[in-house]
Amino acid sequence: MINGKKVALITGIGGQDGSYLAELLLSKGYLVRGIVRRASFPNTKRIDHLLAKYPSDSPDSPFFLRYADLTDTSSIRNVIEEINPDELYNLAAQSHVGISFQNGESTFNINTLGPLRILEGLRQMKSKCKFYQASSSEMFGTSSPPQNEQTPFRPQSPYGIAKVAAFHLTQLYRNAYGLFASNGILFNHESPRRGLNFVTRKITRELAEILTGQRDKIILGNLDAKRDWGYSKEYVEAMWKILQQDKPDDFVIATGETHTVREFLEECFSLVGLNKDKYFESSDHYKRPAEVPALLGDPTKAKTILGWNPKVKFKELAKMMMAADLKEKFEQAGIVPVDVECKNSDDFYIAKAKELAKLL
Ligand code: NAP
Ligand code: F7E
Repeated sequence: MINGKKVALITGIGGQDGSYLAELLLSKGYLVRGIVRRASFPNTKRIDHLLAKYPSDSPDSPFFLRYADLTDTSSIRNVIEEINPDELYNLAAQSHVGISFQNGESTFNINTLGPLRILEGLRQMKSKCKFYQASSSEMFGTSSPPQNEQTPFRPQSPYGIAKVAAFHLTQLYRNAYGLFASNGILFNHESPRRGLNFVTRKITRELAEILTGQRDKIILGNLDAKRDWGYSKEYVEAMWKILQQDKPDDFVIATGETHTVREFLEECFSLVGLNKDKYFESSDHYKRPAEVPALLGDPTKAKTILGWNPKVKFKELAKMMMAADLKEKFEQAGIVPVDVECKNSDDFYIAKAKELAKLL
């Protein structure tokens, strides 16, 4: 605590979830600190607005960043010692399942040894800090839906296996050493800030590029996989709620609805009024050596204990993401002026897309 304010440390603050969580905690009066790793090109695009708003990194500043890397034990330890957080959210990860088949070793180093380094640091420092681990529905793998906290883990990727190990380490440090260490088992969650090579964002961004004449086709892998897709901004609220409980515990966070990748693709094409068959191709290049066929979360425990209820479901999510990519691409192409306030609504960009689709 500093001047009566809680201090939160977020790893992966430059990622999709990290950026929304930073905004949420700042709105609740927290002092927010984040770690970013060194990159050869800026990796803070999602939090540049916060860096601009809070330029100072004095000890009582609302927001600042430190360089550290989850693969570098002393960098992590130094930051935890300097910041002395009340809550630590471990969101940093190599988060792409497909790429984990190519980069298995670094995925384990970041996704398993990373949280172990943090947990061991907290234990050695005898810290009272509450720890949140970003666990994943990918851990359920081939277990049949619906999946809840009792469902066995049958992971199907180096990513999933690394997350299972980190999940158990989090439980171990809770049970063996009394750390306040909790897992959020989050199902897929998306937003306009989603990384460009996850399937939902790939579809919305590339479809916007087709409409602006920058692309001919969208090339995808397995369309039959089913996912339970929610909205990242709502899911970070669940993370915060998990650390506000009296005792550490593990929670499934999901919408309780599932859809295929094909349905997401069709929903986006239908929103902008284009025929998908003309603009879509399938390629084995994007198929994985092993697949998680169907995810459908049962968030009953989170609803009951945390009072967490997701509002944004499949159609609203697809529309929000589609409109955000249309806005960006239309502005870049000069099709609409930048930030026309009175026209700045999802419906405006979807209607404009429909006009352009008629000309293709
Ligand atoms: P994301 O956008 O890929 O963000 C991951 C963040 O981790 C990035 O800021 C990345 O930095 C950082 N990072 C990667 N390796 C690092 C390292 N060695 N040291 C320090 N930072 C490192 O992921 P997300 O969607 O926000 O997901 C957040 C967390 O939730 C991840 O742990 C993910 O595995 C987990 N999760 C996500 C979902 C989902 O559907 N989004 C579902 C379940 C669980 P760079 O920008 O420098 O790469
Ligand atoms: O794939 C299929 C792909 O990469 C979803 C991460 O946030 O959620 C995410 O992992 C589905 C898979 O997400 C393409 O095979 C088809 O079946 O968007 P994704 P994911 O693998 O479910 C979990 C919960 C996490 O924890 C992860 O961090 O879509 N798919 N064609 C494709 N996927 C991609 N990326 N690209 C394609 O072209």
